Amino acid sequence: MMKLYYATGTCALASYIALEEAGAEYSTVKISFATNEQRSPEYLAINPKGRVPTLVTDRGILTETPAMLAFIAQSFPKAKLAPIDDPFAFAEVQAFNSYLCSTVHINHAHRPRGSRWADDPAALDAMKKKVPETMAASFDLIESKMMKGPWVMGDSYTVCDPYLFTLAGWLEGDSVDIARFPKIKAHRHHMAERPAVSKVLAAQKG
Ligand SMILES: N[C@@H](CCC(=O)N[C@@H](CS)C(=O)NCC(=O)O)C(=O)O
Repeated sequence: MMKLYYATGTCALASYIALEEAGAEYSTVKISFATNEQRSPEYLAINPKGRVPTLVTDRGILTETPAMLAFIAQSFPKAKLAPIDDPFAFAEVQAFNSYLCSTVHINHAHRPRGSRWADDPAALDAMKKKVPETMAASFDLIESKMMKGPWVMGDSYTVCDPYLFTLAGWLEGDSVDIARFPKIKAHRHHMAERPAVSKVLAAQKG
């Protein structure tokens, strides 16, 4: 049985939804950012990066969303959450998820977590101001070039979809109007209709 450490409103939502879609047996532990629990000695002993998500498996501990999503998809092949038997198609899934992880997430982090990169208040302010522009540019690229539609990879739902759903959920807070991206906006509606998604969103609130 796997155990997911998550915090509400974070990228951990993607793995949470993927576990649910996979039909996995798992438990969850909510980490409180309000009390900085991700920096507590107890949590750092589990994930020394001090971030969520963390997935405890019977093989060991995994971090990094793209790795966790690939692991979930490969561990539950019947759920068909990725084209695991097709090296090129699987690499396309990894390329999409890597872009979300290494570019889009980092764009966003410059608003709430600018102190990772600078201490100077003017630099922090400049980083925050740039976020609407960098997030919009990334989502323009996803909308026009990367997302096949209706799901990210076309007709098949994959682990890319909960990840896109999660990061698209940050657009409003980053002052980007999702109406600019009709495919991504429709994707959010399709996602919200999935039982796994509503179940996880309700569980996160509880
Ligand atoms: N590359 C990691 C990023 C993990 C990450 O930065 N998570 C954020 C939440 S979205 C976090 O835990 N932040 C806590 C902090 O910075 O203290 C992944 O994709 O899983």
